[in-house]
Amino acid sequence: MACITEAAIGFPNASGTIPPENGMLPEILGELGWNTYMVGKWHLCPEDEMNLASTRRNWPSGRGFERWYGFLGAETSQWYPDLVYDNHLVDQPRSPEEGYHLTVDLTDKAIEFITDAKAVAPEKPFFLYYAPGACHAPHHVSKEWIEKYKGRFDMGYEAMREQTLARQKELGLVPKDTELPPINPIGTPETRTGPEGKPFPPLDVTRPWNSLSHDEKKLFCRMAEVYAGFLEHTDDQIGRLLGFLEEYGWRENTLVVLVSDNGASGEGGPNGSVNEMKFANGIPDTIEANMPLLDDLGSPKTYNHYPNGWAMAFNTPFKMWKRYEFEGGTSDPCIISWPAGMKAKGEIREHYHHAIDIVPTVLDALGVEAPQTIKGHVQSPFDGVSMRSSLDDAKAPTTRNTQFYSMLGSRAIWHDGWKAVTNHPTIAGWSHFNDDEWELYHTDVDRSELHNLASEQPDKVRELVNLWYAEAGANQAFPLDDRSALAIMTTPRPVLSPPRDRYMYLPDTAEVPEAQAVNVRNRSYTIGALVDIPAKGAEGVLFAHGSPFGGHALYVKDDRLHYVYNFVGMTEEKIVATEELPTGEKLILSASFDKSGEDPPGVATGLLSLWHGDTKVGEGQIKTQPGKFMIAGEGLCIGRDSGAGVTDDYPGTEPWHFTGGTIRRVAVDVSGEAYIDLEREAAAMLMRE
Ligand SMILES: [Ca+2]
Repeated sequence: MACITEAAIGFPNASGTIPPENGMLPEILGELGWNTYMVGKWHLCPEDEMNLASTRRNWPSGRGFERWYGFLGAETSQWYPDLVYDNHLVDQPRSPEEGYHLTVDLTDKAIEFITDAKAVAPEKPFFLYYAPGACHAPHHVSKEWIEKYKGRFDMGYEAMREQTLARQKELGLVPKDTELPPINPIGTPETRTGPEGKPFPPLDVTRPWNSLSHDEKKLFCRMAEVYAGFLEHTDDQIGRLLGFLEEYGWRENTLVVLVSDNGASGEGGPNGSVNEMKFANGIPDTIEANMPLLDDLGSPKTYNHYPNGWAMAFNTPFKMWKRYEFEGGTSDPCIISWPAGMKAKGEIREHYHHAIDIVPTVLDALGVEAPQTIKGHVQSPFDGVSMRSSLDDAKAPTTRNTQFYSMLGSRAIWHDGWKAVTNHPTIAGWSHFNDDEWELYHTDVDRSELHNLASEQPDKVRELVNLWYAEAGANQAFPLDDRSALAIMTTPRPVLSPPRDRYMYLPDTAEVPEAQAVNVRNRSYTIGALVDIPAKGAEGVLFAHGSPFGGHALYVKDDRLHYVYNFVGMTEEKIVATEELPTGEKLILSASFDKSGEDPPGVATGLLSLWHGDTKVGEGQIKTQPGKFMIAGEGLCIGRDSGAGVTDDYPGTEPWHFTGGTIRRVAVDVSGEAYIDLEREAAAMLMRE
């Protein structure tokens, strides 16, 4: 778990799997009589295990949770989530028009799980892991929440940072002399290049507020308003859950730990995004493309993320953001409440702790000894330490002395109030880690990592860097990996079944996740449906894969075969048959893409043809995406388009079932040469490192 599971590289440090010797809290507590529930984001099993043919040993149900409801991947749409209930995929209970929102659904389920057991055994304790998709992107919430923040960010992100810091000082959250770091603390493409002239990542830059155009300021402010509304909506749902416990008298003796898993995210790049799949496909967002969607931000029409300037402001007073080992990437608030077990209320603690300290703290609070073995697996020792002593005593000495960090090429080590951190840009492909510059900060007094003391205290730097290597070795941090997002995402990974030339899919089955579905990227392909159409009037989806943010679909409308390729949500390339649909048994309706070139590299261009049997009934030039249709969810389906539709051109209503005929099967043929080229390309990327 050196990185997210989708970026697994096969080495033991980054296999996408938490090994069984590292038992999880539900595995410990479940054996001792707690009911164990999980709702929301998992993202703790390898991508090849996020499907219905895979083992569930690394699903929540395989790791000690008796009941769970949520999603397996990194993120999901709040409007059309990729829902799993216990061990299988399920459709959402309502549509967004009917008031659906994932955070509400997850909270409903958490309450349902607790209530179901309390009805039988009211004295039995429970452990709930509540991990909403919020406030991870996409930032989705209904307009009434967004409107509450209208105009609240008009001052811009730099000015907001100053206001936030002033409030933090008033609250006593940071030392009074804390100052703000520069908005681009480790460089920009103009000021810095890497080894062999490699560019500084253009996405990891904050644009000064006063350099933005009027339209840009308007768009960026709206993105922040959407995020703020999304966050408050989450807070409201957490409040609903706690209120439920309160009402029935279960809140008093419930220990609640609230923590975020990283700093604010810089994945929106300098301009923010209305569709994050652009980032995954290496396509920058532009103000011209994004402005028309201003009023739709936060709705099902966008898959949005704010620009870096807000990530920086929301991380005040820290440098950088998620992915980085500066405090902006790693430092999060942790709020602990336990009315029956703690005297302290509304107090602040200055102790340095890490997320790994939460499990030992909970066990300590419960008076539970961690088991030596779980399901026969001898357990590894805990790296975390209990924070219990500091809960009621602000002056208790800290129980943590050292913590090392490593992520996507960025590295740091904290030790007794000092921190050494590299300024290596993440996923930049710079490599040459031995040449990294280490900066030195006395973070006990310099929380914003502003005063680099490396040149004044070279011995301290050496001590900490040596400690980093010792900790990194002990924690299996090697090999390091800082390759680009596109290189990581196009790397071949394990699949349950080896890639084939021909894939056969049947109707009315669960959607097939993209990682396990036929890969049509940068190659020729044919999609053929074998159907019976007894009479005129058949319509609906034959084949669909993706969402409004990228995907393709073969469908029937107005008695004609249609194919649409939605290129990263930017362009709908639609081909319509010139002839009416035939009727009869075992008809073959197909679309074939003949790749003729690439422009730019990775984006295949060529002719898409529609066929009734052997008769060509339409054609048009299209281009296809170099990267995935979706970061998570919205898999391949037959006879409908689950989740959100690839196009709004479908006839009928969600999920746009095929009606008026019977689909016997759909085959996708990818026997062309392009796939081999893609494999070679990915292998070459790996070999360069
Ligand atoms: Ca879909």
